[in-house]
Amino acid sequence: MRQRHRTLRLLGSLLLVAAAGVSATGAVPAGPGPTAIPLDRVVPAPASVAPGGSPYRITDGTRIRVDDSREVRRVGEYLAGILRPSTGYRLPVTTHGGGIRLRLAEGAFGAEGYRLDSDRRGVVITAARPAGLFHGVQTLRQLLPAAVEKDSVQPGPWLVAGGTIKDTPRYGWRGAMLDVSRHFFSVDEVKRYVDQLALYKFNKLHLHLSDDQGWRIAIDSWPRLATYGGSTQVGGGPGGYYTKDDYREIVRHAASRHLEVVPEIDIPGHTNAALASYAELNCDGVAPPLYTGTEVGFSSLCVGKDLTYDFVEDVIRELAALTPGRYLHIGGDEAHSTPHADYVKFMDRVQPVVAEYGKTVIGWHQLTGASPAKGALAQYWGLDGTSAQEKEQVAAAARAGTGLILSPADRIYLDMKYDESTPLGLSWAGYVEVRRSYDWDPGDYLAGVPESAVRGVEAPLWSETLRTSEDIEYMAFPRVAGVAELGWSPAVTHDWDAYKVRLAAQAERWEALGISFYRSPQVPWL
Ligand code: TNX
Repeated sequence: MRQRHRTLRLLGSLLLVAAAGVSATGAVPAGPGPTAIPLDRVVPAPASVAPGGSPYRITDGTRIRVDDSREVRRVGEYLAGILRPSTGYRLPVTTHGGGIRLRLAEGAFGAEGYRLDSDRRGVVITAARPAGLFHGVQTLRQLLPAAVEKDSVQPGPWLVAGGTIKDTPRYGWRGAMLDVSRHFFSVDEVKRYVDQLALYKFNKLHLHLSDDQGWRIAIDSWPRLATYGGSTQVGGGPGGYYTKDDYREIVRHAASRHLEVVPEIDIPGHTNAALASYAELNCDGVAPPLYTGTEVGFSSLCVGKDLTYDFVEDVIRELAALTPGRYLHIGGDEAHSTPHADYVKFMDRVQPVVAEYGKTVIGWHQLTGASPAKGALAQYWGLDGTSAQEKEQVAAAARAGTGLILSPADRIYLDMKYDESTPLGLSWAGYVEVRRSYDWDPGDYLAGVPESAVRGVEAPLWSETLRTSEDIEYMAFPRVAGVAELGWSPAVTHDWDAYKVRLAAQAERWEALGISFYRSPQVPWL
């Protein structure tokens, strides 16, 4: 079955190449000439691809036609923003004329799906929602030569292969997490990562906003959290924090790329920065010093103090007010210095507060050792070696209705080293080469979990060893593209040998975008 799928796709590609070479658009030179990128080169693999017909050529006369709707126009402007610098064309975004058309219509596209039709006359992307148009635009981007990503005028030609793509995601949760606590990342650095995630159709940006080493979000009712608790980071550097306006800017930018921001305040453990900022939060009333190391599991909020819950409520209230998204992540991992009974008590008291402020609880999977609230999601970060008992605890919660986000550490922790020579990252979950991070199925990953409980996948990037955008990119690329594919593409398209070829073709695009990446020996780079 898989073999047949591949053969058909190969045949399609050959036909396409032939079609592009002899196409009668006039503008395309005859003979061997330029060829269009095959429709099936896209990452993540689309649900269905039917190549055929002549390619469309973007020219100086091309318009980007949009519906008369603010949101559709915004997607059109975003596309124009990508195409104008490299093509040098005007590409007006208008409600008439043609060339590239973005339109909303009823149809079986789902909330994020789209259909892309391309022929000699133009490219039409159709979707039920603006998010679908946006994802369709990402597909269109990948069908154009990598040089389209550059910010100076390039020669072209700008051909889009003929045919039809019908596409809709496998999972509604396709997340990436960035730890801005261990090392702080500026608003611009976060926005840069968001732009990279958008290219692969991610739809959630989870920000790990607090940990032992730093509190990164301004909370008006507890100002020292940020001004003092955010004043350092791993290794003792200056740290930093987001003002509320900074944070709103991240949320706004992510929304413009159709990513929902999921804020995390990690409690009751991982709280040294908060405990250092306010002595009264400590059971003994004594503030510990700020922490710049990389140990985990030594701090805990004081579960027996009422003030702890005033604090937690204030933080949740202010964070919820900054969050248009549905979710609020309360961490809950590695609370090794919180006795289990206290942990359960704490979670029982805190989860309703999240609901009170209109948000849905997410916790790391240790939350399943307490009583997850109705509708809560648990984020699984175990590994092959996690005990059967712990896996069963998660599976039982899933059977009882807790949704799961899968982030297996020995698969998609992007901070794990690729191999023993990787200069950055950690290796507590082992080395994770590109194939290992791609080659698993979220649908049957955890035994005893009903498929409907799996909401999707998320790739965490912990930053104990990462300081710059270049560091982020080196650890994320190429693995993050595989996570995107696990979250988006139908299981039937999953095939390492085909994937690695599509992945290799992305490198040119990363180079054009200035993205640093790891040249894994497992991938046949061109
Ligand atoms: C485990 S994963 C942690 C983090 C570390 C990470 C490093 C999780 C919920 N906790 O505190 O940063 O490992 O890989």
